[in-house]
Amino acid sequence: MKKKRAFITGIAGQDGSYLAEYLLDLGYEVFGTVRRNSTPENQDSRISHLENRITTYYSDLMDQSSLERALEECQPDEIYNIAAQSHVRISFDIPQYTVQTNALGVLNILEAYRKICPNSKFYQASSSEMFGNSIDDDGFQRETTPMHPVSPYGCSKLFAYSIVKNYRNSYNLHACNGILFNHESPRRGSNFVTNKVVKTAVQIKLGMTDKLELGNLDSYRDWGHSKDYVKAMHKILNHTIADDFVVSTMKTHSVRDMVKYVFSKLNLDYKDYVTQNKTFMRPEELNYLKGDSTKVRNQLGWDTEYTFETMLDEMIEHWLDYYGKK
Ligand code: NAP
Ligand code: F7E
Repeated sequence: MKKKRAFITGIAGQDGSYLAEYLLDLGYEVFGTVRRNSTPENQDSRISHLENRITTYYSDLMDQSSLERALEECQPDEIYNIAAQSHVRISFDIPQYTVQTNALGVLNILEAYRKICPNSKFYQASSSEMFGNSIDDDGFQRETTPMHPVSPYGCSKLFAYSIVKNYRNSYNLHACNGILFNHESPRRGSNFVTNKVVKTAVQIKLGMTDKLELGNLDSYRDWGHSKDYVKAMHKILNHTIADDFVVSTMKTHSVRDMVKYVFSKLNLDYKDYVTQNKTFMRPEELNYLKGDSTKVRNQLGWDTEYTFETMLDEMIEHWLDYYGKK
């Protein structure tokens, strides 16, 4: 039987790499896009172990011709648009680049999809950052919660989310959104708060540094594990009806609680090492996220394997192992 083909933009990122592994295990042929980099070794650290099992194309969401060429050659059954400028604070530094990639880039790939392979299915990596500080009375955000983003990143993702729905309705395409809350792993970029905290706490434990500078410790996030969340992407895209789903753990923790947990696992008191630095604050902050993922759990049978604690434990083990080997 012919294998199903999946096409993943941003395959070398955190989610792209776990999704590629998951789909290969399910028997898919996996294709993906990487950007040109002057030092190729910088780019494939998350996918080098898959080198002989996946096919990659050089592409950029802002280069329509590269998307059309790749889709023409690949003729995928499933398209996962995972690529993005994904850092919220940095989106204030590079707002135009962020919007070009995350908003117009999505329009580019939707156009390529509509022209070249309209019978395939399309998944868009939407984000809880679209909600901004909007919260339902019971303290959750869900599919029906009004969206009021508070960052260039959130605004760009809200355009992408909306245009995916618009293309679904206008052109009868199987295009869907996963509204994913924060998800982490040892493969998370080390300038996102969880991996920054874990990496630096391990360095402190090993005597390599003696301080950790952070921004706002009082915001709350609903943190899950990327490995669990890529399974939701596959379920959402393969649902018989193209629809939009929140994916979350339904629990929330403050940044301070996360820092406390990581330091205490290493028998350290965070108060001895952590200071605040304005550089890491945002001009406007999203204060509180807690997602209600009842819909994806009930309709698609999705659930998590990791907890907040086992996810952080795995990240701590990763960095201890990394510096141990060095
Ligand atoms: P990530 O690790 O930053 O991966 C993003 C990937 O996109 C990278 O491979 C990056 O390439 C690529 N990329 C960036 N700009 C591009 C462009 N102009 N054209 C083509 N590729 C480009 O992010 P992630 O954590 O895996 O997140 C995956 C997706 O989910 C993103 O769309 C993100 O916005 C969204 N999301 C993430 C979370 C989360 O908590 N992780 C939550 C909700 C939504 P380089 O490696 O060359 O930079
Ligand atoms: O910040 C606070 C910061 O950068 C989390 C992306 O995957 O999830 C992610 O966006 C919180 C914020 O993630 C530092 O102010 C304190 O309140 O890890 P983060 P994020 O902004 O929530 C959403 C759902 C996405 O879609 C995004 O792609 O931590 N914080 N001190 C800090 N954050 C960082 N990065 N660095 C600090 O030093």
